[in-house]
Amino acid sequence: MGLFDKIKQGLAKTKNLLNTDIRDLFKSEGRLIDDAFLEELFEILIKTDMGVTAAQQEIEHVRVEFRGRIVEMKDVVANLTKKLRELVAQPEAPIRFAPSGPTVIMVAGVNGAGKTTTIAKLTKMFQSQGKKVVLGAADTFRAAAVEQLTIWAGRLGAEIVTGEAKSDPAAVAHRAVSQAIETGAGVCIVDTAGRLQTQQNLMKELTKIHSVIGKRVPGAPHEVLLVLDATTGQNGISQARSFTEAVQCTGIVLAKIDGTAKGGVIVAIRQQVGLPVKYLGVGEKAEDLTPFDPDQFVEAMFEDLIKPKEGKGA
Ligand SMILES: Nc1nc2c(ncn2[C@@H]2O[C@H](COP(=O)(O)OP(=O)(O)OP(=O)(O)O)[C@@H](O)[C@H]2O)c(=O)[nH]1
Ligand SMILES: [Mg+2]
Repeated sequence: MGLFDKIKQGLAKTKNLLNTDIRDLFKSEGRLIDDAFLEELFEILIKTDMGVTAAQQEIEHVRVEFRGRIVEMKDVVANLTKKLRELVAQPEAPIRFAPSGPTVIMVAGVNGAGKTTTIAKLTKMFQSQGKKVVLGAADTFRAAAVEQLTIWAGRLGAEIVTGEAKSDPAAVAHRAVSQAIETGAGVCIVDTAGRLQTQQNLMKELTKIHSVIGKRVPGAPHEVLLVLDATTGQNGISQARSFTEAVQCTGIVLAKIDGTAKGGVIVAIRQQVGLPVKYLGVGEKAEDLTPFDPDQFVEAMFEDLIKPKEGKGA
């Protein structure tokens, strides 16, 4: 499956709702762009969870160009997609690899966001690039968490470093990085326990893991990926602020985008969080990860309206 197919797979629910609703706004001869139309369009956009600010900017863009005229759907869609591209644009954000020695990636987020699964997906991706991966199971809080990562490691053929139950997660992270250095691994990925951004002691623990890694390898961790659960919509925005304060996140992985019709949350995140969206999680399997590409995202969101299905007309 190609990358664009994966983005489409992830956004299918959002696209189906959005495209059906927008199509319903138009008759074959077009529609008068008046306040009533703009209000209806606003309501539809808001349903995707893109946020009020972004939806207002989209509507404004349509108003300025078309107000008072009868316009065909394809022209409105072209206008919407143009603005949306601007709203989600971001500089390219590839993984920042270490100039030498292992690249250390720390993964953080609230409980159940999709961290461990994302690590499995990243492992598969790095392995496909010919890199050896060492995993650090620094979620020592739950025995099942270590077991889950161990199963993934076995399945993917990655090395894993674990610790005693309830032992210091920073110590496990330290040993994982050391093992990556000793065995010449290209990448070391450190899993952490889920925590709420309001749990001060646990946020401090995260800061400690970060600093222990940095003492072992100057400049590490090279990436701190914050995993957000797309199905919880805009909650992710406050999580991003708190986690970034504790561990200077370098990018976001938006997991479970396939499980929601609120894929527009990517727009809200891009608008309100000063971090690039690096990857989207589009399913539960190890291959269900795709780099986030803003243009492909916009195209996937409006796919049915840009390329109408046979027989349905434009
Ligand atoms: N549909 C879908 N499910 C996902 C995705 N990513 C993770 N999941 C599922 O979400 C659930 C939680 O995923 P985990 O990876 O265990 O989440 P976690 O953040 O490590 O959880 P804790 O360690 O308990 O904090 C699992 O059932 C995963 O299979 C995704 O991109 N799409
Ligand atoms: Mg986990």
